Amino acid sequence: MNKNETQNEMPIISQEELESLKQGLPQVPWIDNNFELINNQGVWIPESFLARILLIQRHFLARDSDLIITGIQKTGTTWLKSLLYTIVNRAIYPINQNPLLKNHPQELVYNLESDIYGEAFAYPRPQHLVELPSPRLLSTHLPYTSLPESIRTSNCRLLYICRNPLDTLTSLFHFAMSYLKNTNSKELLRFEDLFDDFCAGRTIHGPFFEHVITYWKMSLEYPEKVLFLKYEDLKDDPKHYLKRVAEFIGMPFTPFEESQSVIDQIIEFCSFGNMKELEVNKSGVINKFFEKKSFFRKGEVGEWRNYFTPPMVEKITKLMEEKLEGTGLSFKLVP
Ligand code: PAP
Repeated sequence: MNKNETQNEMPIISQEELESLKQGLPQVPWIDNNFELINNQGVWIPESFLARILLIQRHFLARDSDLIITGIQKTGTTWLKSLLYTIVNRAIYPINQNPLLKNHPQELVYNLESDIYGEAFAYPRPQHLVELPSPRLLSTHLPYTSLPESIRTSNCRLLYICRNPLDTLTSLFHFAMSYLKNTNSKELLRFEDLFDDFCAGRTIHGPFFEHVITYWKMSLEYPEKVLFLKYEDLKDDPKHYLKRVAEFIGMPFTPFEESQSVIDQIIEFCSFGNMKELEVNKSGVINKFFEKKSFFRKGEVGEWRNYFTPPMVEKITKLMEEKLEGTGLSFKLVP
């Protein structure tokens, strides 16, 4: 345990301070007026996230042993949670006793801004973070520039996952629709409006490309600190990338494990088909409004083709080329 981890009470931010911080921040309606997004230090966030992000930035203390999954929404963090949890705990739980059989991945790998510093109370609160054994498996959707100082300067490791923007947006559309249905919102969402917002950078923790490119650059500069993964690569060659993950976290698969097909078993157990069919992932909600099953929808590469019109494809392809130029980063759009 980090010796500074002595916090006993839930930290708070006064309403007064919040109101004064919000004043002057750019604000736009999002998903058909169901949400207000505010722009805090160049990043779009729902208004309600400002307090929790400040709390994380001011109070979260990383341990050198923390393993933190990062990625903007809908890029595959649930999948990576299942994989990471299973890899880290493989010596403790045989596959047929894996706690993922009884818990949604989000209940085993806590998201800082929703599960811990959010308002849902179903999960450990910040003061419980100190009780979690090492290595703590955590996640966050925050862009690199919004991470608390202690994540950036400690030796904790970040596993970043990204996904091609077209499938990310398609996935977000369905997730937002499911949320709107569960909150009985009258106004439903039009794909073309979400598309326009996304292209203009207005998406939670967006702009999308800045989120991805910053972590990409950090992974090139500090490969021991940031592992950069792509959803499409994981689909194409899961064995190769599971080995990369295991090596990155300092728990490489042994020749004996390889001979026992441990990697293949983990891939199969965490596969979309298997996870979606587990009873625990079929009903119930997470953080009040999010149906557990909405985290396992299609799990495909290229589903965007059912939603994007040719002009939309042209616009986002051009944007992608502009943003990625010179970065060495590219996305696979179809299987
Ligand atoms: P989050 O941002 O709310 O945490 P996240 O898990 O990052 O969501 O992304 C969800 C996407 O990952 C969904 O994609 P889809 O809407 O296009 O279907 C979900 O189906 C997909 N997904 C979840 N688990 C897996 C898995 N085991 N294998 C492949 N894809 C998965």
